[in-house]
Amino acid sequence: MGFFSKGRLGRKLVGAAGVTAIGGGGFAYVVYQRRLKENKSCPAETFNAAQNQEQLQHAFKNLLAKDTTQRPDIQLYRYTTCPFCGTVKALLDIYHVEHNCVEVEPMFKGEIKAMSYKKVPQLRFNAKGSDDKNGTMLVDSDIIVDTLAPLLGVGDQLKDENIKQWRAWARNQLVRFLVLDINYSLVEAWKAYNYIDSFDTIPWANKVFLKVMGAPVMYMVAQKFTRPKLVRSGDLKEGEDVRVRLHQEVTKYVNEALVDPKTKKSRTFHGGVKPDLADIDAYGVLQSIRGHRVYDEIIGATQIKPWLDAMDKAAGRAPYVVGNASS
Ligand SMILES: N[C@@H](CCC(=O)N[C@@H](CS)C(=O)NCC(=O)O)C(=O)O
Repeated sequence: MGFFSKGRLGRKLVGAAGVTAIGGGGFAYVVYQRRLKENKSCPAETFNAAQNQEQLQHAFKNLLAKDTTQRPDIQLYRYTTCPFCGTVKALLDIYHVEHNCVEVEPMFKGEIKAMSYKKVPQLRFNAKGSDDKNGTMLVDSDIIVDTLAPLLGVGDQLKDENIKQWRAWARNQLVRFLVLDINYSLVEAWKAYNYIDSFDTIPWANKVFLKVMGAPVMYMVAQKFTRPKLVRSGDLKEGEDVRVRLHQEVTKYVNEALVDPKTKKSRTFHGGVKPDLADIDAYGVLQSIRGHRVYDEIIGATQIKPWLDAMDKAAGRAPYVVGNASS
């Protein structure tokens, strides 16, 4: 018999712990619902339409201007661990579009406080050298990729059915399996917030608050919303191991997307010798967990590493070293 089952004090402590857990869970649920409502209050399309379109078109026109002084200053507001932000970052990196990243603190989101749109990614375009806060914005990763792709010369890929299918896979199934694996248990959900410790811009009190509040919320979201979604879509059967299923999904990319359908030979990228938007979305989503246990386990359990290395190279990054979170 354990310590807590002994005597009155033990029973009281167990009772108190139970009430705290239920209360904590309830609180997390209320916080989550409030946040959902706030996040829905301004749709991306409405926010984008309210921007200064003339300024935005000017920035687009000069995105890759030969005279680099004419190019806009670009800032990507993101969470490092947001898979949708990862797709935008990957697109900018692969096409060598210069930009800075602004890490948004995920609890209070102070960096985007002034914005009526409450999610990340958000892309800000400033005239070169002008004040940070005066730029025009473009938000939502789908919209950002759809808008920038034609400017980068790959607009035709937006209509390619096979590319569309893999992009949808990356943004739905792959994202959901990653969320479930990262938030496998309450302890794992807590550990997923360790990345925040490396950002000096975020006060320590926020870091603590984030772990205490954010981890239970993310665990609850994963179990109550993400898991049932995967079960409903038939991607996860009751009782199946989430980790095994995640690795199977990644293997599906290796065996199907990275094989030429005509010659049946494996190819470096889905796009052939160059990454296409399918590669960019899949890679971008996976970068949200770079350095995490889940990333290393995917590399250990599948044949994805050569593609990851090739994508790193195309994105201008050094190849990832397993077990070295900072690589
Ligand atoms: N459809 C949006 C989804 C973006 C999204 O859901 N971002 C999450 C982070 S992964 C977010 O900002 N959630 C709001 C929050 O953290 O309050 C996109 O593709 O950009």
